[in-house]
Amino acid sequence: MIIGTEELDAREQALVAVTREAGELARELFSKPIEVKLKGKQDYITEADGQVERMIISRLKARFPDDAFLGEEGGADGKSDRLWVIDPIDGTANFAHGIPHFCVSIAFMAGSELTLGAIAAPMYGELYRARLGRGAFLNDRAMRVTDTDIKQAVVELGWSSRRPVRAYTSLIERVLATGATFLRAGSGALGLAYVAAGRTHGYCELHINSWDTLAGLLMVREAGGWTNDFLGSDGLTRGNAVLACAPGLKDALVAATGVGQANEKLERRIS
Ligand code: LIP
Repeated sequence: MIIGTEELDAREQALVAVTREAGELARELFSKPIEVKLKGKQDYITEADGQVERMIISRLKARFPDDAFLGEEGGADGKSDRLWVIDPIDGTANFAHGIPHFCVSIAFMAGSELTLGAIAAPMYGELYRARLGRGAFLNDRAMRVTDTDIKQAVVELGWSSRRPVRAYTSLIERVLATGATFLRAGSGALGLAYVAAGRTHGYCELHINSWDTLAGLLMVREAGGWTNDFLGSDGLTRGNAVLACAPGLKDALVAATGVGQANEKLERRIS
């Protein structure tokens, strides 16, 4: 790892404090009337997204002025192999419609290694966190994925207008054909955290962005789950398909979703 333990300890501490504070700001803004715009088909942005992102970056920059940032709203900022990847409000469509299923998601990469992740779901009083090699926690209790038979599995299938409707409806058909059931709740970050917490058994989306996924992906891996190589083929800046699940469901869900088939590279690196 290109970063020392003490340096990572300082960033982990800052990450948890800033994520919690950002969650509180998002909760406060959720209770106020807010301006909502569309930046694409069913792709919402509110003034809260920008406000929360600016707060997060200013806090982290004050502690780590030489680090780089990649935010959903502000884009890339700075050049460094110490990179923060930020989604100020994941589940913005829910937030915009008064649905409390949204979160703040922040990940940290040291070089090409995903090393830290935190997610705050303020309306549920939940703080998720993970560190490479140190496990994943929900409100400081260790998280473990739940394995099950595919016929009893609950798989969340994320959707956005970035992929054709037909691709999504046939994904649903293929997953239902395995005997599993599906849901869509509108926040990819929380969807991945729920897999890590063992509440659901898998999360798949045909295209999603790195700021939505990185913190959750680290949590699933640290909670004993399997994920595809999301960062492969420039997933950091272009996004990618994502599949994360309990290890016993990997073969069935890789076959049904078509995500992760060319995944040998990642597995070698993990094992
Ligand atoms: C959302 C993701 C969700 C995806 C939406 C959108 P946002 O992120 O969490 O999984 O289906 O299209 O990308 O825009 O709320 O940060």
